[in-house]
Amino acid sequence: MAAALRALLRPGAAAAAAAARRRALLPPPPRPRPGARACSAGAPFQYIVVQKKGAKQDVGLIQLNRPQALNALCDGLMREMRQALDAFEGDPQVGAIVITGSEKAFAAGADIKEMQNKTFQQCYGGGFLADWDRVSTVRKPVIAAVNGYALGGGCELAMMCDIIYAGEKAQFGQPEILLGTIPGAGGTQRLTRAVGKSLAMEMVLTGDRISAQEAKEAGLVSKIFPVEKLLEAAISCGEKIAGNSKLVTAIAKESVNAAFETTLAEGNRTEKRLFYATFATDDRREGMTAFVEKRKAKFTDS
Ligand code: CO8
Repeated sequence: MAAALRALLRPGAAAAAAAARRRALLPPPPRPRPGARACSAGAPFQYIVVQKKGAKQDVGLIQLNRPQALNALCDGLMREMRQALDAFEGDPQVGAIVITGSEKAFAAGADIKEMQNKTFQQCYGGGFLADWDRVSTVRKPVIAAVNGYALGGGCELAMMCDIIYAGEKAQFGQPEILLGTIPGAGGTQRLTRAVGKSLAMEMVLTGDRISAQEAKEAGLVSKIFPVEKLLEAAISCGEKIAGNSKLVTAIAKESVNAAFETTLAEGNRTEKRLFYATFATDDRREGMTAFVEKRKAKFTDS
């Protein structure tokens, strides 16, 4: 396990983690916000299980582990998620990240019991659920492996990821309307971009869920697998991604994401600049040279 990750799990490894981050090609993770609780030394995470997977240990796995609440996304869980993402982002060995839950639930939403008595002042003034933003700012590719319920914030968490793989019994929904509220972590925005206005409106306004098959037909998920094969498939996709240049992969992710944030003309300009930028990398030269020499490219992430 890389130093950055070990630092979260045992004392005295902070210096090694900093060194590992310096060695990493991607920029270091953001500094912890003041007041943010670090994971206690030696103690594992409380709400998630964090491992490295794949033959080369190059896929970071974050498994939500709050089964009694169907992986409801309480503040503590999302804080741990941010810490784990920071660690994987700073770990040069890791080239892709998989987020998954249990067979019954990817996540049944934000924690309703935690939200029940919140006031507007506490939400707005306290930056309620601010840790969620980290999922969509990670530069390494993130794959959601969704079995069971992905509801409310759970569906939003999946949609913050770059690729969604679903188990054949997965169910996606934005049922916030039934609780007298609306999605708050991108549900009205990402769902609409993914499945179009009519289906997004129907889901958000009725709270009805869609099946894995419907989600695939609508373009929300890219592939469906038998329940027990899902995680293996997601890790295997992560390994495939991690086997490419990590530097160029981050550039490719940035370019695809531009499609959601700008006009077509501006997006194409961004893509062209990033494409040219790959010509400043060793990996672009190596990739093309390897093709010409009929051998497998040896990327150095530089
Ligand atoms: N929050 C807290 N606890 C939950 C949640 C949740 N979202 N979902 C389930 N649980 C708990 C239940 O309360 C129950 O606990 P207990 O045993 O103590 O009573 C346990 O998990 C098991 O749940 P059920 O008994 O209800 O299990 P069922 O199999 O009967 O039903 C369902 C499963 C259909 C998933 C059902 O639990 C359900 O409808 N859950 C709520 C789904 C929902 O409404 N999600 C949206 C929440 S709101 C939201 O996500 C807003 C996101 C805003 C993000 C903003 C970021 C800035």
